[in-house]
Amino acid sequence: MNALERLEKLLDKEQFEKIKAIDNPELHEFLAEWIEWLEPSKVFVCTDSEEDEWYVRWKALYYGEEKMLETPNHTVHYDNYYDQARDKANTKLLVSGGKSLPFLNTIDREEGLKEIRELMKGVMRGKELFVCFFVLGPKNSVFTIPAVQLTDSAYVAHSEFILYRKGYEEFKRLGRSARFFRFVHSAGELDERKTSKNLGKRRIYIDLEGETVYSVNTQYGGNTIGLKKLAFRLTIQRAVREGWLSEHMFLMRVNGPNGRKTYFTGAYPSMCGKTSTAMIPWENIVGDDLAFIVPMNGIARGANVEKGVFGIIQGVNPEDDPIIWQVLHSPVEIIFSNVLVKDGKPYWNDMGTEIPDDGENHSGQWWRGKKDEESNEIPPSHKNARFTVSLEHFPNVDMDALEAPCGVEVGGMIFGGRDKDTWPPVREAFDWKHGIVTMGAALESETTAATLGKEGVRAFNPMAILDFMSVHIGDYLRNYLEFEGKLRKAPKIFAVNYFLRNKEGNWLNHKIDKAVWLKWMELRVHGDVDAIETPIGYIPKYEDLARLSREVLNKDYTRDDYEKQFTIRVPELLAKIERIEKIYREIGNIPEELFEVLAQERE
Ligand code: SPV
Ligand code: MN
Repeated sequence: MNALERLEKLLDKEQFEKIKAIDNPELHEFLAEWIEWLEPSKVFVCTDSEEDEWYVRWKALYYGEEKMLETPNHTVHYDNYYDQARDKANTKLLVSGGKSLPFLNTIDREEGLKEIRELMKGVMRGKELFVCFFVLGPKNSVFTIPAVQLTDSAYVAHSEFILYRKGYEEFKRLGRSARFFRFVHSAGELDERKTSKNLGKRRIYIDLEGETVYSVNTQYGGNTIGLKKLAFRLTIQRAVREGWLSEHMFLMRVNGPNGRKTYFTGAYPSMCGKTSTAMIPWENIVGDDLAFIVPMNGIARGANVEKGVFGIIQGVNPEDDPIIWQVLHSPVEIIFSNVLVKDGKPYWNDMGTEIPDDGENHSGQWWRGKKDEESNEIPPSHKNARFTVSLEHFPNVDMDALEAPCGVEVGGMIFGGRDKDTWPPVREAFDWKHGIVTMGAALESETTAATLGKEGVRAFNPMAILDFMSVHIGDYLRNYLEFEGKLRKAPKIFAVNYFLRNKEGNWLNHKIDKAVWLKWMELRVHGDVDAIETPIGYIPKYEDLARLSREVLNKDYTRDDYEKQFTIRVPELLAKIERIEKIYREIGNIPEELFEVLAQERE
């Protein structure tokens, strides 16, 4: 029997017709094989229709993976208490021929496929399988990558409808020419709270060769939403092969003088200010997490891979994040995850308003003072609790840029980490190579609650992408360094650090000061202000920041603050160069230019 005939047996007529309408035997084969293997008791195929999307939303409620909140279109979803962040230990790249990659876990491809297949055999018995089609990047553009998602989690499918552009019609249009990604996910057995139960058998296996990702016994978005960080490992591989960039970056418009629009990308590790930067109210967001950057006619053009935000909710308050606050309080479609809910209202840590003393949260029934197994007090919401919402609902979204088939010209690229004592708040690289090496490749950041494990440890995190580095980092950096050669005009490179502290451990700046530094970067892209040349790049002059601070924040900025923030911390910087050089020496296969640039900086 060919695949279509097998599918005809497996699906009811209506669902089968939807699949048959896509002329792609490879897709049919993949679906037939996995539906037979997973043994769902029911299969639903999502087209791009409103009706199918409603079906998925409704099923998330019906199966109890989401609950309605008081505000219309708001729901809450809980993951297992121990399943609320990316699981690096159980995320593995499948590699052939004994190949290994620095930093990421790998497993022999055959062995990994065997293991994951065994874990997934019949895993959907008694469950409904959703077959969903989406695309990465704007539709029908050079950025577009089609993807098919199989999941038994209506929550995962629902999240994807919020976060990605629909792809069923795109699959039909592309037919046999679609080079598509595949994602197979099962939440596995669920407990009474409808959260994944068998966390000991949680696995996220990334098959680079087959451009397929398998994920089982987990629900947390970073482990399950195929098109997000799972696809990211696949797009990095494609980008390095094909000579473009697939990055862990926001994309935003910074508004310069006289209506000038300048687009920036920014790479920051999770929980280091990426989303909040992209959402500065008087600037315009295009994307907050993933960007593709492609050379077109000598210009670096960027696009958002997604169309929604899976953002961290902790600390979102009306003063610091007015836009997000406003969106979270409007009746648009939102999934809150791992927050506290009392009387149908969601609450989260540091929201700046009063939080009830009990309710349901990421730990089940919660009351103030409740402790976990390690005797730690459980906060109202998980530190990595999130909201999922489409960008179209943001009052400051740049919709034209979001859907532009050729993307937007990238004027500047920013790298930033969580660093208490080394980098100044903002600086500009001397040139592309200097920036890529000393800002991107040398990025370090303290670990956060976005991944399982200890927080606050300084960790090497080049381009904020280390968790996803599915190719050898030497090849990745070579691609970056060569990228400049494809451009007539390279974007300017900047580095930021929002997290400087003094000896007493107090922050050296306010959260919103980043808005001033952004304006300075915008001016620098166009050569509108001078800067001070230092051994580590150009830093702002006090006068410019003081003026911008008054203009942007209506705030005085003292010379004393400036000096504290912009002191060039020589011993710390030298120690950093040494750390970075050592890491790259040990890895091997690193472009020699990297060591040359580091050596120059040390001089
Ligand atoms: C991140 O952790 O970088 C995120 C959320 O953007 S996740 O989907 O978990 O990757
Ligand atoms: Mn991210």
